[in-house]
Amino acid sequence: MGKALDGVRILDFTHVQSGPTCTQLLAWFGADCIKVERPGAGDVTRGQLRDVPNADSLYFTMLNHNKRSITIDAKHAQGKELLEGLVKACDVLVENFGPGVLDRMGFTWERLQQLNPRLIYASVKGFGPGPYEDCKVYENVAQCTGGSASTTGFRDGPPLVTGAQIGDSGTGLHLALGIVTALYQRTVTGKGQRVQAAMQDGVLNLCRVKLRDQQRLAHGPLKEFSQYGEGVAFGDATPRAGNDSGGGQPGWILKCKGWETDPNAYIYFITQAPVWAEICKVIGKEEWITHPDYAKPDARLPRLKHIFDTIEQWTMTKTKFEAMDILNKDDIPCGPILSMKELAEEPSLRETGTIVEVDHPTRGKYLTVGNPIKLSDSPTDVLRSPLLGEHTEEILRQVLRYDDKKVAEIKASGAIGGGKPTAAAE
Ligand code: CAO
Repeated sequence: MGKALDGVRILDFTHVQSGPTCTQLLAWFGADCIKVERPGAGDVTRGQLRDVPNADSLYFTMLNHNKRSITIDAKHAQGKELLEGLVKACDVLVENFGPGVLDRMGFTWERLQQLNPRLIYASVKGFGPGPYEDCKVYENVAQCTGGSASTTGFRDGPPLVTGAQIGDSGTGLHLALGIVTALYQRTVTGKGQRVQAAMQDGVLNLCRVKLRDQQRLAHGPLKEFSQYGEGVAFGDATPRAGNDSGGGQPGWILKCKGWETDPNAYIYFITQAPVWAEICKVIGKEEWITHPDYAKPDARLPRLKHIFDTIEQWTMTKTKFEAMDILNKDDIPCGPILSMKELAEEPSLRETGTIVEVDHPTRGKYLTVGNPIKLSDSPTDVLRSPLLGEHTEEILRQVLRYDDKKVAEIKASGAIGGGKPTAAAE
């Protein structure tokens, strides 16, 4: 079966996480993704957080499947010439260098348009235009500057970053959507365009409910926050919500059987209004079904802590999976806290390709996430990440149509660092 992006060629000038997330997705959808790396070193993540000596790290492999790797010294005159050839041969250039890096290499947007007017030029930066546009940014900086950290954690604790990589992978996702949208518009206009996704903007987009709450504060306390029921006054900014659901149906994380020794023996429990009677029956509080303090959602809001403490007395008598089974029979929304170990071992996620096992020539078998977006007519086959420079010669010959003489000339120039697959440098 063909792939949705068959025929689309990407010049992948990305590194670390945000950009590679984007190009890996496009590669999973069938784009030919040519990753340009610095000779002898490559993407810095090849050597970061290594678990197997002299093998590409999981950090790198899990973000660079289905790509080809070419090594080019972008600061070398002949390296620039190669890059110009690739710009002409590609549909999309994706990069997430620090601000101004690509311009310093000589590839301004104006120059790129001269080289290839159909090129889509897509970038991730930490910030959009404004006071911080020249700043370098990593994941947690984006979480802090995009509104996530100030609204995550407990009221009496410091701001908290989350394990979900909303700054890097989140912005990579935003950028991928921008790219396919620009490709679609190009089918009508015949022209490329710039696509920019700032990590601060991406995080804020994902935190929009917190901006909603910021504005609701002007009209009174946020009654669905447990601090309301606890009589704690609100300040002038959206507070940290602990495990409050943040939506119209209150929820909280509750202990389950074994919580004393298992850090993940918990369940997320939502007191959804339509199933309130079922909740009361399950926990043995049938009197709450009609009691004026509990019968209606508004009456429950000031009592959320007491309600969840009471439900927890029941959840603590069940394992998280037993509780899930019982509650689901009554359509009560809930979810066990699943550890990475449990997810890695979950057979249904293997069956759907959400988690896949990949074999790699230098590191052996490992687990990775597959494509979370499933297309019925464009299945994803997860292929191992390339070794550094593994496809350098192949790309010179196949994409740039260089003959033996030209390849030898380029090799001798030092612009591609020898062109032989190498283990990544530390
Ligand atoms: N050949 C020659 N030089 C190369 C090269 C190649 N193939 N590839 C990269 N380089 C050079 C660049 O030219 C640049 O050199 P100059 O600074 O002299 O122009 C340098 O390597 C890379 O610069 P950088 O600023 O991108 O890299 P860094 O490690 O200093 O910073 C990061 C990393 C992520 C903070 C920065 O790239 C950034 O802010 N990116 C945008 C935001 C982003 O995506 N952040 C998320 C990263 S994932 O957590």
